[in-house]
Amino acid sequence: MANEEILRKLSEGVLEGDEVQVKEWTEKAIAAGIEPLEVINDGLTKGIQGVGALFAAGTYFLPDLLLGAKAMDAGIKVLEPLMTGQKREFIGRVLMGTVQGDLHEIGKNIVIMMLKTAGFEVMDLGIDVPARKFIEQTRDFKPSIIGISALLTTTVGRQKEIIELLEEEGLRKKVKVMIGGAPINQNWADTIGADGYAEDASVAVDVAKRLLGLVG
Ligand code: B12
Repeated sequence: MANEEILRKLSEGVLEGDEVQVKEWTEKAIAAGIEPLEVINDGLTKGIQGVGALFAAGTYFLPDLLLGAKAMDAGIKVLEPLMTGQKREFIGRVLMGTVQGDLHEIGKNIVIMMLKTAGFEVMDLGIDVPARKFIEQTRDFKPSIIGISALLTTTVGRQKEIIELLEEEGLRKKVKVMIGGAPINQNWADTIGADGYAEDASVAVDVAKRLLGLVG
């Protein structure tokens, strides 16, 4: 079967919220030699974007979003060990989390997976993380970069709040701040004084390396 067909099956599986189909087709994609990143970008993510579009159009409801997310996760679970398997020297330390009031984690988790694959040590604070928690862990974990995810227009303001709190606590100069999430753009990053923004996980790795001066 052609790779495009496999990727289409994957995206359909996520769209239909079918965990079993997604797990099976992810395994088939790997067996067919498709790169994990291609499976994510051209298969799974296309599916979940379709779910989002149907939700926005009023065709899908909250349970459909949840099913789509679970199906996507079933595919990610197959890919994760393949992507983060190799142990090596860490090239930098990143603290990641989704802001308070926001339960979206799929994108954040993909970014974490890609950062780990690139050799970063990552602490995941999870979802719905209060600004204070980012501050506490900046003190304890001593990351070089903080990554903040937000997927809702109602929660993006929390990214600004975290940066302000870092300033107040005298920590801002010690860390670089990288932000992301579907509603985020470079303009917002500039407005709130973030050091970096990335529209997807691959770019996030490039941005993280650039922030640490590892690439030009
Ligand atoms: C799955 C999903 C859910 C799931 C999340 C499950 C989970 N475990 O994560 C559930 C069901 C929980 C959910 C709930 C809700 N959701 Co929702 N959800 C989605 C959906 C369909 C997909 C999100 C996703 O995973 N995308 C795939 C990943 C790969 O993309 P991504 O998240 O953008 O991440 C990439 C980049 O943004 C970037 N990135 C992400 N984070 C970071 C961080 C850093 C540091 C960097 C550098 C980069 C980066 O890299 C990632 C990988 O490439 C989106 C639609 C969409 N198109 O985004 C709606 C969407 C985000 N949800 C929406 C809404 C409205 C809701 C609810 C309010 C619905 C409701 N009525 O209750 C609730 C809110 C719950 C809450 N408090 O958070 C709206 C938001 C509208 C808005 N403008 O704010 C959207 C856009 C749907 C829509 N079209 O209306 N949702």
